[in-house]
Amino acid sequence: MPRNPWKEAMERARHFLRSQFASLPGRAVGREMWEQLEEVLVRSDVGVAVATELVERVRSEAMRRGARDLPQLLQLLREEVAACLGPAQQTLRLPRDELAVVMLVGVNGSGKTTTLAKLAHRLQKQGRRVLLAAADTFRAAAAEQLGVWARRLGTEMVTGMPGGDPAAVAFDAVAAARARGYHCVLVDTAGRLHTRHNLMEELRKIERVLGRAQAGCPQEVLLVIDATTGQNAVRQAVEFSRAVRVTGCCLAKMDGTAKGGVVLSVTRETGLPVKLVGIGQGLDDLIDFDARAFAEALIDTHQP
Ligand SMILES: Nc1nc2c(ncn2[C@@H]2O[C@H](COP(=O)(O)OP(=O)(O)OP(=O)(O)O)[C@@H](O)[C@H]2O)c(=O)[nH]1
Ligand SMILES: [Mg+2]
Repeated sequence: MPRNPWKEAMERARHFLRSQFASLPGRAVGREMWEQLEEVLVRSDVGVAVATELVERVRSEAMRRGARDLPQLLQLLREEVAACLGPAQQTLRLPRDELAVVMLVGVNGSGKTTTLAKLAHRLQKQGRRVLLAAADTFRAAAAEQLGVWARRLGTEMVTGMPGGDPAAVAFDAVAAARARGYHCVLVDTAGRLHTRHNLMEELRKIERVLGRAQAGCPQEVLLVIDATTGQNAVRQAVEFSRAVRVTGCCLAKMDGTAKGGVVLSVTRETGLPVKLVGIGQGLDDLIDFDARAFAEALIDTHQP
């Protein structure tokens, strides 16, 4: 059977929800059932507002279609989750006729550098020449880590002095890419708490300087969110979007989370699209977001 990356990656989240569904009153579709379903969704990090909305939709569809038992309700829930996430399903838009620049931002340890390497690998497979920019000058080990990826990917990296200005590294990388005929620059940034004002200002500066290096850059600013984070992910998305023009999210570590609901809260509460999903530590473990595949992998419709 061909490998279904969604089914594999969402195994933990699916099992968590399945065990939660087992506590629902199996055949008695009624008020108690709806309340409990809402609680289950909230426990899965869906967020109260979105959970209420989802249950309301499932409920009216259930009435309309005369759904009677739990498997039928779960099928409706699947459909509603997919519909709810439909608008959030978008892909990266990188130009082919000019230098494409992607900047990766996010809190400490969310998966930025790993996602950058995976993205570089994907772009290389499309025949693009990709230059890496180590604009994480905060930790000496950060450039080393990116350097290891650059060697594995067989490409170059532009770096600066430890503690140097990350915006200068970003600027140099764009200049180097143009001079050396690269198609893309991927800019790695230091992890930062979204609550630290000066660090968020630094990010804003990197973005501004990239625009000065070449008009219209960066075309994509990806917010990398650790899918195991829970409700704090929404706060992060809001704060990073205030500082820079976030064009979409990458939900990293989807394979590690038992609570897939975070996707719904982030997209519904911030309006940000999900452009990529990380499903492991390997170079090929990066997939495009697919609302339907996600819903099907998350919700097991069999009687728990
Ligand atoms: N299972 C799994 N692990 C991941 C995924 N993405 C990243 N990781 C792991 O998460 C850890 C942190 O990843 P990094 O890429 O270093 O995170 P970062 O955001 O660059 O971290 P800082 O630069 O310190 O802020 C590493 O151990 C990665 O291997 C993923 O999709 N799945
Ligand atoms: Mg990093």
